[in-house]
Amino acid sequence: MSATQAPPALPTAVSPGVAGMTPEDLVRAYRVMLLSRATDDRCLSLQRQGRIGFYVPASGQEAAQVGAASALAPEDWVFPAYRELGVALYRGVGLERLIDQFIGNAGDLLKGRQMPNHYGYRDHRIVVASSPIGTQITQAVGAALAARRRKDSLATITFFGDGATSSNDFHAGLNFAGVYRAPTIFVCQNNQWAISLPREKQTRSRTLAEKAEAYGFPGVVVDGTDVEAVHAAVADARSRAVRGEGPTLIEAQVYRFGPHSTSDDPRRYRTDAEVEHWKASDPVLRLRTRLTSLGALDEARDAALVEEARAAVAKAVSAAEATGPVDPTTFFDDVFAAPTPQLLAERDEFDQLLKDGAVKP
Ligand SMILES: Cc1ncc(C[n+]2csc(CCOP(=O)(O)OP(=O)(O)O)c2C)c(N)n1
Ligand SMILES: [Mg+2]
Repeated sequence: MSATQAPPALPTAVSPGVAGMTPEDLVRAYRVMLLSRATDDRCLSLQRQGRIGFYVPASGQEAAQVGAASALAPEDWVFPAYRELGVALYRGVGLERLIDQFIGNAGDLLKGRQMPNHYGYRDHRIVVASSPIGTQITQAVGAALAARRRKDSLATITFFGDGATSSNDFHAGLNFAGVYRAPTIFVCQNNQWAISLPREKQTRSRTLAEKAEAYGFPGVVVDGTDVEAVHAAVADARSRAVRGEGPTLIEAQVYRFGPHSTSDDPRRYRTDAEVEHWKASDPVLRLRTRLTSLGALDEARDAALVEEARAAVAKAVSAAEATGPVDPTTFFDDVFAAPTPQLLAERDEFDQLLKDGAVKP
């Protein structure tokens, strides 16, 4: 499929036997999607103002992320890439904790050592994202097999992009998962681009989902701008996984509205017309229309929810910016379980340089 064409008409009905989302579920999803969108808008401008160093936006992909997260159980483990803000927010990671990580301040659990957006929160069963494309795929399969050995009834889910389907780890992960029937849900968010490489140059396969067939398990294509369709597909995949029926590959067709990250200018490689074409399927607007037609939202309530999201982001940014920097002496922590004499000597030397004012925190 060319990136300039709309995705094919895809079923949005909930599969038989899988519970759909109630209007209350949809309102919850909508609030998280608004929060994700508002966070993107603010963080892109914070980066332009030099207040955070780097940012990876998720706009356009909110329904795929929130729809998937809404179909999981709290005990499931998530192995994300760097773009899954909607998943973190849906699983209850506090926005201030996320902004702490984007800034890399003293409130950042990772002590400012990871790139922004490469976060993880054990309390929410979200494993830290790594930058090398696809590495989370094999990790998710290994964790699923470990869970089965421990007789833990859970699934693992991993998120990756269209570009990641060309990685070694995609093949190794899906092959292992097929052979050992791992309880893993593979969610490929096909946002049509891998930085500047369009989907049609990524593979000759007609769809990404059909690659699952070669590994011996089902692959489905879903409209990733429809939160209910994604929820249904992931709920189906999860029940198969915990019943011992093995993995599923879900290709959620979406579009990345913003840049790949704050380090590229998408106007260099794609047209405004293409972006506008996909914005007609904006997942936030689609869900707004759906909620309105269900009688669960009117203009006044919608305006209040949009303002609630904006205010939550403003509050989290103010709080995170008021938090001090990471103590630089923590650089020496967590290197070895028991620090080596050399490391302790280096830390003492660094302490002295700080005290003498020879280096500034
Ligand atoms: C192994 C590896 N190769 C190349 C890169 C550089 N890189 C970072 S993101 C990216 C594109 C990934 O595209 P996709 O998988 O479609 O995910 P998206 O960013 O579109 O969500 C590339 C090539 C990398 N991080 N790791
Ligand atoms: Mg992509």
